[in-house]
Amino acid sequence: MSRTALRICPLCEATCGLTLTIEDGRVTRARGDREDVFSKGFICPKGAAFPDLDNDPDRLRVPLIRDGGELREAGWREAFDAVAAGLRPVAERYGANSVGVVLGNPNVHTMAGALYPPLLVAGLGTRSLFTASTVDQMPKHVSSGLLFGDANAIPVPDLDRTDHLLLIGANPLESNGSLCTAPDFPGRLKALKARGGTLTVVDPRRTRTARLADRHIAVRPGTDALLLAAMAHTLLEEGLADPGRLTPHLDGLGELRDALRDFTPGAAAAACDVDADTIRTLARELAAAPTAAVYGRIGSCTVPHGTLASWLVDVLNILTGNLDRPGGALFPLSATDKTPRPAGPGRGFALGRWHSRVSRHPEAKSELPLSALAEEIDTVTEEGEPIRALIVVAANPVLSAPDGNRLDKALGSLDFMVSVDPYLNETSRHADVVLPPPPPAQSPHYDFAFNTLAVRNQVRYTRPAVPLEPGRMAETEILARLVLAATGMHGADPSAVDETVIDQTLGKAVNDPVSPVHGRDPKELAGLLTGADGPERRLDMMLRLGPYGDGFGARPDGLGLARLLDHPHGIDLGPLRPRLPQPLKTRSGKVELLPAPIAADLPRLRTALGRRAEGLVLVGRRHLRSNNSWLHNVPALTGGSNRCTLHLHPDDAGRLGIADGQPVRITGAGGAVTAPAEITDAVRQGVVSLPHGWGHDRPGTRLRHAAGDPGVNVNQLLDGTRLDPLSGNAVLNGVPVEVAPVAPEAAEAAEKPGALT
Ligand SMILES: Nc1nc2c(c(=O)[nH]1)N[C@H]1C(S)=C(S)[C@@H](COP(=O)(O)OP(=O)(O)OC[C@H]3O[C@@H](n4cnc5c(=O)[nH]c(N)nc54)[C@H](O)[C@@H]3O)O[C@H]1N2
Ligand SMILES: Nc1nc2c(c(=O)[nH]1)N[C@H]1C(S)=C(S)[C@@H](COP(=O)(O)OP(=O)(O)OC[C@H]3O[C@@H](n4cnc5c(=O)[nH]c(N)nc54)[C@H](O)[C@@H]3O)O[C@H]1N2
Ligand code: SF4
Ligand SMILES: [Mo]
Repeated sequence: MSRTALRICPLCEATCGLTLTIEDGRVTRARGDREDVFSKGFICPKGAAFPDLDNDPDRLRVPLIRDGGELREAGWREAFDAVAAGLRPVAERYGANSVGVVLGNPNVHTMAGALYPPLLVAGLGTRSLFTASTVDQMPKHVSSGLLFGDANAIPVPDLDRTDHLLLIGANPLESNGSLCTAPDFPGRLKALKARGGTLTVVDPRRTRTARLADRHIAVRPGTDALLLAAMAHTLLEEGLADPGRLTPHLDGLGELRDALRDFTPGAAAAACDVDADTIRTLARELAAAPTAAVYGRIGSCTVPHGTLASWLVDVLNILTGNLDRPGGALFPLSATDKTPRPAGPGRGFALGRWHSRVSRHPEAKSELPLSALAEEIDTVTEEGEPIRALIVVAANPVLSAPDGNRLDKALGSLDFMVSVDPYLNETSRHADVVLPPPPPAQSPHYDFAFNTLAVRNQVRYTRPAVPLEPGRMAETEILARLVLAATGMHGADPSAVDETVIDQTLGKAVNDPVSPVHGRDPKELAGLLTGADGPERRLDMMLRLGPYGDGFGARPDGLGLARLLDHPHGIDLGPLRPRLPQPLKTRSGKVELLPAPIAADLPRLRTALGRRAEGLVLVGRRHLRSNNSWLHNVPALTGGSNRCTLHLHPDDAGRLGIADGQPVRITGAGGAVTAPAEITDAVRQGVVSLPHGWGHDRPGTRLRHAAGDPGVNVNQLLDGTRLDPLSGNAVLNGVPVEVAPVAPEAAEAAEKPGALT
């Protein structure tokens, strides 16, 4: 029997609505949901491959536990017994920080990942928290924290209304967008051009996005902060800075002008490889456009001056009056955001409240750099205990973080490790217990994170498209049980975790004068919650307390879970609206244009002015049919142009004597890898590009298709020491490397990654 069911796609930040065809309990087809209020039928090849991913025979079905050195299948009870027995003695004997937590990217794509990890970290009381954010967008959180007082207040370019988009280090035609949730990002860019708007792309590669642009600036990698500083300098010196209605909400405009004095276009040109006149033109165009938005992503974050570049993106939006106005960059207001408080001074954002044990990296947003995970495990100091036990949820840092070989070894030395992961891969192969979540069709979906980054306010929820197979456990329940096992409450009813959160949240809300439920009885409110299980009750609570919520009856036409379930294709909540000064939580209650940590980091940028890197530098790339390290096991998404090759410019290839397709050895500070050369002028001279997420040839994994074309781990070229100092973010782009041709026979014998230790 065949039927259809709706499911929001969890495979990238675009959050497209899918219509799944289900035959005999299996997903057999995925199409775009034309009635979806936000994605309106858009789908990409990854979404179309949802059935293959859901049905991948290599997905783990039952927990694995290590027994005599080998992983064997086990029941859920036995698995959680092993988790409690593995974690608690470590925490009790060596202290909370000896238990580390690693949270990977898919946590922002699952309901479980939004609802339980904060409880896990708080319950453990550990400061050893590492997430994908520090190989990604932590610089943006830090710049937002410093500018606006809230690390999660990230302005989003108003794609559908802007007249001018300056896109820096992002390739949404392949990535489908990031920190800017916009289903059919490509279509929205084409619409921008069709309505007479302009698109400028700054990228060392002539990407598909760059080819669509009116202007492509092939910047030298790692120098965007200089380029943006010189643009801001131009605006300030040429009298083009006009923050308009933002002016009363700004603090430090005069200081900003002084701080940027040295960053003239002439001084920045050589380092960026963009001539001074072009830099001035970019600034003037931005100022002249009726509305404009500057937007920076991976290429502007994962670089040595990532926080400064992220800050300057918003500085340019502010100086041109484009922050917080339609057509510019605005703060979304999502349905599960907290009730907006009246504007006024807040608590501000603190950085470096504690430091990592070995290299003394400052925390950011309560996280330590993922680059430092290996040393926090394998290095003994007098400062305290190393990490001896690790909880890894939806992360594959052996491939996604710098120096995978070192981390691989470090993971092998742990007293205990548990992975919540559907695959036995390069990271989870080290676990003593693997807890596999069900495939996505069997899981509910709500975008807690991406709705706060969406180009339109909207809300959608999809229940599991097919029921849990016998023997499966929902990931929400897995994580609730993990919280209990890790915090000494092993065996308690997992719904107690949700009920505790509900009691605490409602208890606070009724005492909050701003809340729509102020003064009411929390027990009565809890009794009003609907939902089939704990996670749904929590969603209902958040919606009802949120900015569009029914306030538990205070606003009868407001939102709640029941209303959302009545609208399976979602509810549109309208375009983004100006919100300042309400979102500001700085101590001054204003946008702090030149925060002290930024001012203190500017001298480092100044020293970069005169520099021109010698030799080749490496950048990454994403392929439309990829997703970081974990889609290479799906045949429909591999092959063709989705290959782990080194892109290099014809001139560089000629100089180095490299022929197309020839194996080349790439050497960086952390090691060397060998990959076939792909000669293309899509990458600028002096720059080579290798994608990340490859290197599927370690023993003890169960990724049969991926192992057939393993590729190499680009992050082995890094040694983990290159960080953006303010955010602790890894430098993944603009990394110096050496490239040399390899004779084909020698490539065969090239180093194999370390065996399982
Ligand atoms: N050189 C270089 N390195 C990079 C990047 C780069 O551009 N260049 N990009 C960085 C970025 S932006 C990111 S976000 C990181 C990503 O790096 P990670 O956070 O390590 O994420 P993934 O590589 O996507 O691996 C996700 C893991 O989650 C598992 N998984 C998939 N679905 C689920 C699920 O529903 N539940 C659970 N529990 N697990 C699931 C997968 O099997 C896999 O093990 O990589 C970073 N690394
Ligand atoms: N198909 C696909 N989609 C994905 C992912 C995926 O792996 N595959 N991953 C998802 C994740 S986790 C994320 S975070 C997003 C990322 O989304 P995007 O930020 O759009 O990611 P990329 O496609 O890596 O684009 C980064 C661009 O920056 C360029 N670049 C490198 N160094 C520099 C530099 O110094 N300056 C400038 N200006 N540009 C530079 C690169 O050439 C590249 O084109 O994509 C998400 N979507
Ligand atoms: S664009 Fe992203 S969310 Fe949309 S179908 Fe493709 S992978 Fe899924
Ligand atoms: Mo990411």
